[in-house]
Amino acid sequence: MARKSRKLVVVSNRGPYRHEASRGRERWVRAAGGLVAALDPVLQKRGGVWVSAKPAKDFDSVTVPAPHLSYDLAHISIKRGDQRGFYEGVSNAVLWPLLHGFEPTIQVGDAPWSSYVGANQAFADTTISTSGPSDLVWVQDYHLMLVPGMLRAKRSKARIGWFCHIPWPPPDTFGILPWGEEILEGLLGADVLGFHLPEYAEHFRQCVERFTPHRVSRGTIHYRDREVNTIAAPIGIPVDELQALANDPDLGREVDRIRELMGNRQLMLGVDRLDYTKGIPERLAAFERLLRRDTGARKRYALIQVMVPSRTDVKAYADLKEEIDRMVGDINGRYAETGRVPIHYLYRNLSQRALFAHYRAADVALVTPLRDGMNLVAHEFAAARTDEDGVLILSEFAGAAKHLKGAVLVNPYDVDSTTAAIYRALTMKPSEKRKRMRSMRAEVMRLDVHRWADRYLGALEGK
Ligand code: GDG
Repeated sequence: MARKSRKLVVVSNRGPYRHEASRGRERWVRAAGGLVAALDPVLQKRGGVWVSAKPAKDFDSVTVPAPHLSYDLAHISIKRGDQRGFYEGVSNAVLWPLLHGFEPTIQVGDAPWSSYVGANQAFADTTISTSGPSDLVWVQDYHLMLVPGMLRAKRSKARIGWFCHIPWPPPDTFGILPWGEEILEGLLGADVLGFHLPEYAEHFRQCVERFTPHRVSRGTIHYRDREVNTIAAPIGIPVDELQALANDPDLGREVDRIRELMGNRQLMLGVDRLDYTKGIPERLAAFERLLRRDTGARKRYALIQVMVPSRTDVKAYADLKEEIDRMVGDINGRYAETGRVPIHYLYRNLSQRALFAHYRAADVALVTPLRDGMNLVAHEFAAARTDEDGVLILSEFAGAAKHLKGAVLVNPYDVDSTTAAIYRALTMKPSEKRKRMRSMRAEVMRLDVHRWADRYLGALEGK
């Protein structure tokens, strides 16, 4: 007889949905980032509970029809005095740039570490009160790195996991952090620590060896009387759901409309949260170079850049927004003609349907982050292309580059070679495009998010 699986408790800073009701009107909003895109389908399928902070009224979300939720939502409250310090001061101003290796952007100076500790404690307390000792607790990402240790202090026998959605840097970079050892000790409260790539897991183990007294052998850390396993589990997308969307005949009409509106030029597409890790200015520079070098280019090519507002209260993000606005204005001012603008810049969220219509309308997708844990936009582009057309230009510094071998790989810092790659993609033979797209689609299907979750949870349950 099959063993009944244990209840799954997912813990993350942001929850999947926010419900708003005012003057008799209801609105459901779904968070736009990669973590929610990955975990919502997993919980929908398996059931359980999702513990998260009270959803803030931020921009980084999309209005959706009322979801049929097959799992519970539980919200924690962080002390008002801790919220800003935890989210902006430490998580986004220190840990995000640190783990991505953006050393000069790290604002360690007066970072309010005690707020991070306080907020993590609030998550741990609510998780304890909403779960039982035999549940599987799966903590997510860099906001909550002390939670596994805090849970372990109360539940010595529990099965606790943590997954890192972003890269993990080598010890020299991690060593910048004044609270590095505390963070490593916090994470070692877990039984299984998951990373997208073997190299991120390897960096983590090197940090444990350098900054803690615990012994590491192969993938295992010997932590007092327990063993902590580190595994590489590359994330994916909900393939069936997104294939159904891509195959919807109505989508075709929307695709034709986009192409027509763009004057039937060859289309390039960028889709990113506004973030300095995503390499948006470098990409715009490469597109500008294409327009500058080839006088006919402005008649033939156009770029649609969708940029989802994100972390607008952090200075580095506000500065980047200004830089991108200025670049788009400069390029359009220089190369536009009446009725024909080279860059269509959408600073907002699209519905998932509209997003997929854009993926289908594009000749080339530009996914050129300077550093990215995985990057699900790359997976989604391939999933959308049931027509086996379209070329993916992909940064070699995205985790996805280790898997999607059919992409044209670029070093996004090297603007000239990115321009050359764009040109190559725009002029690629249909047979080569098809061959590359087929290989990427096969890999995207293989990396299905449910398989990712099964593999991770299997390791956590000790199967
Ligand atoms: C982190 C890591 C890792 C974007 N614009 C719209 C929209 N999106 C959706 C995409 C995609 C998601 O947001 C973005 O996911 P990414 O993976 O590309 O990037 P991050 O948000 O930085 O995610 C990343 C991920 O976690 C998972 O582990 O892959 O490396 O940084 O699903 O579709 N969705 C809608 N409208 C938009 O305008 N509906």
